[in-house]
Amino acid sequence: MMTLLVNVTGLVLIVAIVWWFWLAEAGRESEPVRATDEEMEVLVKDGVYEPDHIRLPAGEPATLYFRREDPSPCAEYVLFPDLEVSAQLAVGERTPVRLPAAEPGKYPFTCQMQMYRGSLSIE
Ligand SMILES: [Cu+2]
Repeated sequence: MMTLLVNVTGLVLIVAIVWWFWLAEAGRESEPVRATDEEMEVLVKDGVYEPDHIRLPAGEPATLYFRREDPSPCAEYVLFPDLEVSAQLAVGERTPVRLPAAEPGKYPFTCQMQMYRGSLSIE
């Protein structure tokens, strides 16, 4: 009986740890990141922009710094179609991408094949 109790306790602990580190982490990732006065860096790696959801204030130009770590051609360009902005990203470098002042709204950004996807919330 004691062994069973120990096993059940162990199992509950494992489930709790898995939940905390993976599932809770996944839930937190969808929170948008608010760009501040500090330089905002976006990592381009393994098919995702990190962060992939960025808030910016409306009516102010902004600069995002894209750090491309993915050497595949897929990651070469970042496009902000609604802002008419695009930039070529060099592998292993940090490329500044200047964005014009914009109206409040949602603005997607993608690679040229739309496999990398992110969005700006301008508010
Ligand atoms: Cu791509």
